Amino acid sequence: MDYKFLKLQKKDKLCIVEISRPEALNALNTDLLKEIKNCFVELEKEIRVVILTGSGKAFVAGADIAAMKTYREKEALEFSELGQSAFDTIEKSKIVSIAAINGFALGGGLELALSCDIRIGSKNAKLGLPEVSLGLIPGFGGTQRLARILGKAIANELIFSGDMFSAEVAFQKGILNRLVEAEELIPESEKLANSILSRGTKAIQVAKKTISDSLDLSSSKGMELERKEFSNLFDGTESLEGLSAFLEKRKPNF
Ligand code: CO8
Repeated sequence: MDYKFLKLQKKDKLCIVEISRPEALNALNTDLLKEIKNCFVELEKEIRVVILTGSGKAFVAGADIAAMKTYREKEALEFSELGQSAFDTIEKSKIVSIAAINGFALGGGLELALSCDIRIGSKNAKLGLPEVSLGLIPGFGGTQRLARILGKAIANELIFSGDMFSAEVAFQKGILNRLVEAEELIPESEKLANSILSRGTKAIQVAKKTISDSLDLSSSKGMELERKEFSNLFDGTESLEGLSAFLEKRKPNF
């Protein structure tokens, strides 16, 4: 499939997806959100890890402010639904997503990164949820995901202030898993991707789903789900190879 705003670079089971809308610092309009959603649906058939990054000095500088200026309630609701649905697709995908944050990740851009499984930031990246400075609130899942990832107090502070903050601060707060020099961003992301790719395919997919599905459950229900998913893996396929390889002192052939 051809995309107008996405550049894909496939390397076996890994795909680097670069968002490229240079005239607006990769800001998210309706077409770009649809492309991101379709891209993850398509890639899920063949790809196991996606590194999502931006071209130029931005990861994504937010939702398209010029487009939003024309919206009233109906259009805003449709836009929010589309963004939430695109980012839910990423979050629920079997693909492991790594956001490689190369520059500005603001508003909807940070919300996009928050829907990814792992975030690696370049030291020159700038992040923030500046929606309140536009008289808005995050509308692509930011109020939900930020509070779940960081806790309510930090989400309150970042969303109410609307301030931009450095990658260093984002790392300290736990928004970023890793903080690297700009030139190390893609190599470090690929290193992590390759490590993930060397592990059991099904195990990673089940781990992702178990962690996500249990976040809204009580601890005891989460434990129940974990027991079920853990035991389901003893179905004589991937786990048999992994356990045998260890005992035979060889690398598993997943
Ligand atoms: N939307 C549209 N165009 C943008 C955006 C954006 N979010 N960000 C930058 N651009 C455009 C600029 O207008 C400019 O265009 P032009 O060259 O035609 O004037 C071009 O990109 C380059 O930008 P700057 O000249 O401003 O570049 P600087 O390096 O000086 O500044 C900044 C970079 C700091 C990133 C600055 O561009 C900026 O502050 N951008 C806006 C950031 C922002 O507020 N983002 C949040 C938007 S709101 C949001 O994301 C809500 C999500 C949920 C929506 C739910 C809806 C229902």
